[in-house]
Amino acid sequence: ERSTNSFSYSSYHTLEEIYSWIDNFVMEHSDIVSKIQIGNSFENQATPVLKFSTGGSRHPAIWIDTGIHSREWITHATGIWTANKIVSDYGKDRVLTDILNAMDIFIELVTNPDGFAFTHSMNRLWRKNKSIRPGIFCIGVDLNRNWKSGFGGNGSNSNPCSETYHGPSPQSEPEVAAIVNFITAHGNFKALISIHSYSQMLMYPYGRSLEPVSNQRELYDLAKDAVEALYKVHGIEYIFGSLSTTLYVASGITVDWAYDSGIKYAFSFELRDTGQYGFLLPATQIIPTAQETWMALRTIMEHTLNHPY
Ligand code: PAY
Ligand code: ZN
Repeated sequence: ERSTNSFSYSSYHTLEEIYSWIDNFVMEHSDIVSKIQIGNSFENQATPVLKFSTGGSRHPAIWIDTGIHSREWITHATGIWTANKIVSDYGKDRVLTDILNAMDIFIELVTNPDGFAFTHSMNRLWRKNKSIRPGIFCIGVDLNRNWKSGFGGNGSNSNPCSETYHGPSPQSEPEVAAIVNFITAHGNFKALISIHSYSQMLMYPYGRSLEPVSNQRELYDLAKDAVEALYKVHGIEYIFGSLSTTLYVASGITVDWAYDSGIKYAFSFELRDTGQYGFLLPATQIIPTAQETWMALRTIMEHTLNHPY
C-alpha cells in the first residue's frame, strides 16, 4: 500500500501492515510527524517511534506505548487511531493544539514486535517477547517485569517458563533497554502512558508495593477526571487507583520505572473489555475503544501541560 487512505482503522493488522502504515503516515504528515528508530528487538526487528512535534528543541515530552504485551491487539489498534487523531485534530481542537504547540508526543506502536508477529503466525495469546538464552528451554521475558524499579520483586517470576518471567537482569531485553536509553537521553519527559488490555482500568504507581506515591492525591484526582471523560463517550466504566491496589502487586513494571525516574505523570491503561472477549476483542470495538481512550489521554496530557515541573 502506498497511502494511508486505504488503511482500515477498524481492523486488526499484521506487523508488516502497521510498519508500512507508519511509513506512509510519516510521509503524508512530515510537517508534524517523524519516525525515530530507537533500537531493535531480540529478533532484530526495528522498533520505530512516532514523534509528533511542532518544532522547538527538546520540548517537554509525553511518551505513549502500546503493545508491550503482544496479545493485547486492541492497544496497537488504539495507538494507530490515536496517531491519526492527533494529525486530524491539530489546529482544530484547541486543547490538543495547545498541547502540541508546547510539548512533543512520542508513540511506540509495536513495543514487542517479535511477540506480535508470533501472535499472527503461531500463538494468538503470546504475551512475552521471544528472547532465547543458552541453557534455558522456555522462550521469552515479560517486558512488563523487566524494568529496574523493583526488579525481581513480588508479582514477578524467576522461572523462565512463567508468563511473568522478569528476565535475567533489569533491562536485559533490548525492547526495554531501547526505551530506557531513549527516555533517559532525552531527559525531558513529563508524562508516560503505557497501554495494555484488558480490564477497563486506569492506574498509576506503584505496582511493586502498596506504598502510596508522593503525589498520590493528584494522580487519583487526575485519573478520576480522565475516567469521567472516557465514560462520557460511550458509557464505558473504568476503575482507577494505584496499580497494586486496583489490580495486583507487580514488580519491574514500566510505570514504576517512569515514576522513579522522575516522570510524575505515569499511567497505565487496561483497555476494553472486562473479560467477555478479553484479548480477542472484536474489531467492531476498535473505534469506540479508541474514541473513549482518546478523551482520557487528552485529559492527562492537558493536566501535564498545565502543571509544568
Ligand atoms: O497495566 O501495567 C499494567 C498492569 C499489569 C499488567 C501485567 O500483569 O503486566 C496487567 C495485565 C496486562 O495487561 O498485562 C492484565 C491482563 C488482563 C493480563 O495479562 O493478565
Ligand atoms: Zn499487558
